Amino acid sequence: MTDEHRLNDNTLGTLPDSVARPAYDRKALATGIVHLGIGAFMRAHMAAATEAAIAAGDLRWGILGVSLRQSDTRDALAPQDGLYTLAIRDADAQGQARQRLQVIGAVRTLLVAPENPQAVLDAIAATDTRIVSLTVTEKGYCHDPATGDLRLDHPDTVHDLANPHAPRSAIGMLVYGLQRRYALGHGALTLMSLDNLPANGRVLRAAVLRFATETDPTLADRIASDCRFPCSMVDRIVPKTTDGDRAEVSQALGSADAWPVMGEPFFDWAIEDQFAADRPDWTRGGARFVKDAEPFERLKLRMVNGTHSSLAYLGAMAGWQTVDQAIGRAPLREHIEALMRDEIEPTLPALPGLDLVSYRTNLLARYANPALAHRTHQIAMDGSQKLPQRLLGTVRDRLARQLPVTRMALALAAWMHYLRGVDELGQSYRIDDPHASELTTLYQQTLALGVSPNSVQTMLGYAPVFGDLAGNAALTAALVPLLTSLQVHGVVETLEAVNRGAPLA
Ligand code: CS2
Repeated sequence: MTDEHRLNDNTLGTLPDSVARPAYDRKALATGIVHLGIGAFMRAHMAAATEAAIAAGDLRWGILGVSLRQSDTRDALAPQDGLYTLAIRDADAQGQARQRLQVIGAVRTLLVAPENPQAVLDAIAATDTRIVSLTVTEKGYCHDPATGDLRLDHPDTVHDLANPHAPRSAIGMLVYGLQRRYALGHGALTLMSLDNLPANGRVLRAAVLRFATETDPTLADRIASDCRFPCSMVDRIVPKTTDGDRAEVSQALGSADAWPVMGEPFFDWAIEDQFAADRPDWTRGGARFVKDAEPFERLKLRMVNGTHSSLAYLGAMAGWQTVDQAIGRAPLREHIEALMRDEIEPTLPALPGLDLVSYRTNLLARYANPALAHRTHQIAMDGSQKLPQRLLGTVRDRLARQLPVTRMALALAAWMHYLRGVDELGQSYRIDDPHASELTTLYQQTLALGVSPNSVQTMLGYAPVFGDLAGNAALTAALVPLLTSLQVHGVVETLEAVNRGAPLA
């Protein structure tokens, strides 16, 4: 398609009537939010809720999106005046895939941090900016996942402490941006993490203050007293956009959209109502403001992300490429349901009004959504960063109460098994994880020595992931037969044996 047929401000009026689009004056939009890490998730989640708040008449909340590494999002969206399509996908009563399209107008400007780090600091310092939000993934906090502390020896932290004018980590950008903001006499900010970390606001606060203390202790004191770091639970399944999605959405629009985002209809966002200045009314888009996000985060990280990762490692090893394909296999479905009901739910705090049985049923239906094609390998990435909050908290709680951990341990065993880099159909894949080389070496040693309490304890001794679980006898005893069974009999037979409660050979 030529540029006249590219989605942008000028072609908005030519879209089919069925496509929702901004009805407000985009030129009148101020930039109230700077977002670091403008990936698909944020564009299908926070930007959609912000769009609803803007559409309700509050034009203060346009978004400036920053890519921390690559220029691809900016390259796709700048020629589109920041516009992109959100395609909400599911199946109708007959099981036919369908989608609802909405063009989102909230993102006005895009920056690529490595091209112009100063522009990012200026945006954080700008007077209209009141909120800086982040989706930088777990590893973007440069922290130790087991302890939660900022790693001063992390290469990005080391770099940023030495390069105040050209930081490359989100934490460095925030601290130097705030330094500039205070120098200009502009007021405090709300810094809002939207990543899948427990107490994400507190993790962010601790990392920012640690970094600021290294830079200038008075700055750290000022940030601690002025800025707010609300915790939040975010939930929407957003698979990576494929070329097929681009073509399909562009066809439906009659205009080319170089980077639409796909999402499920489900949306949840529980955010603590603690803001340094004002904030959009995100309830217009389905968010809820809460006093304490912790019980919501725990529920979501353990039930959704914990089972998602379990399903992803088991499914990927069995050669099941997508989540709906995997959950469609009876032994896996039975296992995931029992994992929630028997091992995860008993560790959750009570939440007024929450019906766990419908939460579980609804989650299984979300996984079965045939229109998303969410890849198991996508979820499997960055396991070292994800396991602690998704699985190990539940494991710790159960071990402390001397409860069995068989189904939880199966997820850990499947993750280890995944480190072998080839699935049961003989397909090899790349292990995408910042700790990939140490972890695959450790796992190769286990394979060479044979699975035994000793070799499993060597894996559990990997402190950045397992922390104080190193040497845990009960966990080792649960892992040894599961890992052996996965290696010898494969995923399906192991699942069937666990489901029957049969001893594993
Ligand atoms: C997934 C999450 O990719 C992953 O690791 O588990 O992105 C998940 O889809 C979302 O957290 C759902 O809210």
